[in-house]
Amino acid sequence: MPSSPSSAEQEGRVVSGHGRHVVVEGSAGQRILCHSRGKKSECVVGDRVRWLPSTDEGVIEAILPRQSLLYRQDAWKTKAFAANIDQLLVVVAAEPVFSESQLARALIAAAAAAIPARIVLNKHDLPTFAAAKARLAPYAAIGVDVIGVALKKDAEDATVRLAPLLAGKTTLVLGPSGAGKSTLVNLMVVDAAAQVGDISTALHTGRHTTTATHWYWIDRALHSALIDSPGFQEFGLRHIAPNELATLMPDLARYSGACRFYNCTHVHEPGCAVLAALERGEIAATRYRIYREILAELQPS
Ligand SMILES: Nc1nc2c(ncn2[C@@H]2O[C@H](COP(=O)(O)OP(=O)(O)OP(=O)(O)O)[C@@H](O)[C@H]2O)c(=O)[nH]1
Ligand SMILES: [Mg+2]
Ligand SMILES: [Zn+2]
Repeated sequence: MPSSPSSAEQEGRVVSGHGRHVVVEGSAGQRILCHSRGKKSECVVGDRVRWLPSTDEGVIEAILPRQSLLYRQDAWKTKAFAANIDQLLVVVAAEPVFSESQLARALIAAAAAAIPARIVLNKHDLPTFAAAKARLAPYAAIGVDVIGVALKKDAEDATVRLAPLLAGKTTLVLGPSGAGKSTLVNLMVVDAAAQVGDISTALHTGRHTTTATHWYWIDRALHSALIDSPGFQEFGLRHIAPNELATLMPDLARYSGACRFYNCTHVHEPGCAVLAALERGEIAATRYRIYREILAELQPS
């Protein structure tokens, strides 16, 4: 018997979960557990969807076109972080010591997805903060905003500095485990625990590690949102073409146009402007090492 399911279809936004089982926030603010029909319709947090009520749950009928998608591509799997985000905050801390390679990869993925990114350096109160800040000097030099805070120890200062950056935007918070992502979300989202409710156990700020990505509204007007995510350890960039990599690293991109060969890999070619800049100390050795490390992963062996 033909039916017209579209008449009952509603629009909503995926606020937690991924793959085939997600929580959708409907236009009235209600939260419904939804399932998608097939592999084709795998949605991620931030996705706008059309869903159809069925008893007390829902079925995802369609994912609306994405304005942005941040993801990583490891050797065997694609991992989408979130869709429709306006900006990325990479949170790292004085402790635990962060991997500069993972940080650089997150920024490269953001650049590839045309998503503006900033770095939050947390735990200003610890004596190791200065050393961590020094490691971020090459990033400040290429124009990345580095915001030093103590999300827990000086919450007021952090709030004052972060609030204007988050207003009116959807911001994904990404970074290694223990850096303070959930602390940041809890600070900026007054009723974070209530928003998670019993539908998800995403937030365990302070004591436990986050295991799921979750969308939070910062303001009652629903203009500003924060997405908390589990800490990452791996960040494959296999979706990036080898010859595109340097263009996504602003300090290398500044010189790569001046290389003698248009298809210069900046590894061994004569007349390479990137290698010359490295030699003159105008490109940080750590950044060039990271370029080589990622390039090696992208080139067929
Ligand atoms: N010293 C110090 N510790 C802090 C500060 N902010 C957060 N922490 C601590 O850092 C630890 C980790 O914080 P979380 O917010 O849970 O870290 P996370 O990035 O969400 O970690 P995952 O969920 O595992 O990815 C907690 O013990 C916090 O109390 C700070 O400003 N100073
Ligand atoms: Mg967390
Ligand atoms: Zn070159």
